[in-house]
Amino acid sequence: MQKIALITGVTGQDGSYLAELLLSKGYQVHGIVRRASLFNTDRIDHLHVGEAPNPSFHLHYGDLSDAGALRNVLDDVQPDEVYNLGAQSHVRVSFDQPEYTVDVVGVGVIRLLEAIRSYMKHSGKKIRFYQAGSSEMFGSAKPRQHEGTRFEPRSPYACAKVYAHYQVINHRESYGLFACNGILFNHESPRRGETFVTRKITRAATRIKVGLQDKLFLGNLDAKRDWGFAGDYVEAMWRMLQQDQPDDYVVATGESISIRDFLGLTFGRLDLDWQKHVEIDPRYFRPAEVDHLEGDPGKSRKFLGWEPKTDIRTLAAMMVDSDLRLAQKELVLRDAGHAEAPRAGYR
Ligand code: NDP
Ligand code: GDR
Repeated sequence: MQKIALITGVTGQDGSYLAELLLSKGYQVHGIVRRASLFNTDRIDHLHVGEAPNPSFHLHYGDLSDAGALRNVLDDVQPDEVYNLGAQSHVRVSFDQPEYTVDVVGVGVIRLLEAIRSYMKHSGKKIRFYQAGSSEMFGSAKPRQHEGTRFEPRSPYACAKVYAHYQVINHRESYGLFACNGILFNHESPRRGETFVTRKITRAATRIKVGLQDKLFLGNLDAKRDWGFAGDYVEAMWRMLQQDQPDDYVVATGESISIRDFLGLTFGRLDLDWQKHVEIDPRYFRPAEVDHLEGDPGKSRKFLGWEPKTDIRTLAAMMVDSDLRLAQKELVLRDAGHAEAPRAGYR
């Protein structure tokens, strides 16, 4: 029997890699897309449009703020596995939009869990559930953080993820739902949103290299993060739902570097000196900062047999090389007299 998966946040970085992974394993994959005034499916268009759309890939309109729509999609899709990746996922933005962030990231999870509970009760079918938890939940807790480390969240986003984490455990313990929290440390890729710091840096460095811009404005360069490759991390999500028992797992590389070091790696690959191009803009500082996240992936390694395959140097090179191709295309367009694509992400 072909397994059926439902992914919220399918249009995001992780959603696109997870959809590809599940399709490669023979799943029928359904994704929830929210309505937008512009196209928001760039990362998954290769799966559902063009000459050879994948017949096992389907999209549905829905939103984590709309309980009725979630319940209806469950009825239509009848999934075996649900992966909840949808979120207002930008930490800095969560300070500007705290109530909205908590509604989608926190309350959205209880809407989805209750929709699943109602669906299982009426259909008699069992669903396995994955929740995209975050290392941000650890906040100011000292590294290396592991599954037993106390949460000390430092943003509305992180507080909402902590709330969601415990709602998932509560559904597991109260109703016997097969539900797992993945506590994932930062993971990046050429598909990373352009307002997150790694991609912001690789986009700017490569555009500086080809002469399309000269300056890059950043906030705190001293924060340290444990950065892995998103393509590796979606494999861990899937493995969690294939175990005999549901549990919670940290997914990380176990190594961390600062933003400053990441600048050195990326600009260095392009033979550029980042100090000549980077300026500090206090707009990018956060009301409360998370200084140092470095995860202990021991439990994932032991019980999921999961290992990160991509180290930070390889990841930085992958992102720089991909963005250099993009910058070169933009240069050709500009030289051909076409307007230069605007590169002014607000955050
Ligand atoms: P992205 O920001 O790239 O994608 C977020 C996805 O959520 C998008 O598809 C977005 O849709 C969708 N979304 C936003 N608001 C809603 C809503 N109200 N209802 C339904 N869907 C919504 O995030 P990532 O792919 O990087 O992350 C995936 C998940 O993992 C998120 O929950 C994030 O918080 C969490 N996480 C991410 C980590 C990382 O380092 N990447 C680390 C730890 C956790 P649209 O495309 O229309 O904006
Ligand atoms: P993070 O990622 O907050 O860890 O959340 P982000 O890339 O936004 O910030 C990482 C660190 O870089 C510092 N920084 C800047 N950040 C941004 N975005 N823009 C800047 O100009 C800038 N300058 C310095 C930040 O202060 C911070 O210390 C990501 C998201 O994917 C979350 O959804 C996820 O849960 C966590 O990773 C784990």
